[in-house]
Amino acid sequence: MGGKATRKGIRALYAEDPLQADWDLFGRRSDPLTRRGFLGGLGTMSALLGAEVVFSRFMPGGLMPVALAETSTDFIIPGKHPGLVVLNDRPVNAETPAHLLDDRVTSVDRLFVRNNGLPPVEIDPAKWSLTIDGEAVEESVSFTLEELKQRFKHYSYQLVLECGGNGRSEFDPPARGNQWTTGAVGCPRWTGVRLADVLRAAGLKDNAVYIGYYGADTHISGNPDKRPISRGVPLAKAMEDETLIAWQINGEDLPLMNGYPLRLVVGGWPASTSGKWLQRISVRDRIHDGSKMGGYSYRVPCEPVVAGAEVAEEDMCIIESMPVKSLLTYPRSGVVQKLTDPLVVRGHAWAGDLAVDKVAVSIDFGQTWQPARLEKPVNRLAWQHFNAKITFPQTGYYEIWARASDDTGRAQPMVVPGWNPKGYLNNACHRVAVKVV
Ligand SMILES: Nc1nc2c(c(=O)[nH]1)N[C@H]1C(S)=C(S)[C@@H](COP(=O)(O)O)O[C@H]1N2
Ligand SMILES: [Mo]
Repeated sequence: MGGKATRKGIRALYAEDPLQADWDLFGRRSDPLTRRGFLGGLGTMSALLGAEVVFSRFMPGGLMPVALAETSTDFIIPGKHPGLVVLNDRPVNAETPAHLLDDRVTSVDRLFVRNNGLPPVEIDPAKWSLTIDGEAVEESVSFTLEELKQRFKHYSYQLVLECGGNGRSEFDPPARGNQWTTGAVGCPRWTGVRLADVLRAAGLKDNAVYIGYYGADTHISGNPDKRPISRGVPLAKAMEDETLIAWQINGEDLPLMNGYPLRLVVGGWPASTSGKWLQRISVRDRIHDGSKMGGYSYRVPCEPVVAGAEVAEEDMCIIESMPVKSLLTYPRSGVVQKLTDPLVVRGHAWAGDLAVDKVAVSIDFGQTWQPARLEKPVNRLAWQHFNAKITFPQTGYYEIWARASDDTGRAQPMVVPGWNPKGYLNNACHRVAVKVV
């Protein structure tokens, strides 16, 4: 199966090329997944199995629990599609192959997982609460999950969630971190309350400029004083109608790995701003200074730099709205197509805070472009479906390329754009291989 081959391919890369390896938060190489060994901690293992490992004290180090090992794919996250490609098991990171993102609304089991630390293990939703505090609120307030649901109006929006590092694997020189290809993106329908309504209930002071979130996950080092991540957005983005505190995806509870029981969803911005396992939001009188707000995390050089350049921290700027991008979700790369049959290709396009204005496809390496039919988004910040009917002039190997433009006229680059130290914001055109016979 293609999925399995990909998985093996990734493993082989990890084994042979240290630059392709994943790295932990301290910049140390962490070992990849192997069939033999489960390298995550007990907490991760239990979370994945959905149950405590009763005799864990007798488990040989590095043993893969048979529930996880006894599958045709090497590693499956419970509740997730077996086709997801696991890039790292500690912390858990898994991406979705493009052809599995074909649906207009991404299903729960196909939504990627990106963890910076270890998810909380025991969650009692009856005891969960959300606190709003910070220098710039009138008064700190806490709401239980139930109060939040009772007190504020519910809204549902389809919102794009895309990791800032999606596409990182293509940067050269390589950037450390999860080697995402194209699959750290999805667009499910989220349900929750507006962050703006909750912040207004707490009362905003005049000095409010930014919000920062705090989640219940813990640092991979086990150090309780360290947070895996605590990011945020400027107040204006926080107050947008579509910025939600959500408890549902497509009408179901959030899966544990995607932030159960409560998370932020900030559509169009790097998904690192969409805090999972949400317990606290601070309204700040300055740019939030939580974990992964500074240094090289989720920041890119303010001015373009040559590939491989050393960039001083003070020359790095926080990523805000994500750039225009598209993904071909049908056909799956590598298909064989009959010359006599027209091929209807399709996919989705999105553009951060903006709308997508047009999508074009090419079968001749960008020499000529054919406009695709592009749908309007179901709501602001949702991705937009496109399709195009293609006929091939003769048998042979083709690449279908898709290129989207946003409503300010900016288009996706053909090649990997602006190199940056951590490999963010690769919005190069997606390519799919077709053999016509
Ligand atoms: N509490 C918490 N929130 C978090 C993270 C995390 O590790 N911990 N990861 C962030 C990053 S970098 C991304 S890309 C998204 C991924 O969301 P998902 O795992 O639901 O796809 O969650 C964001 N929110
Ligand atoms: Mo991310």
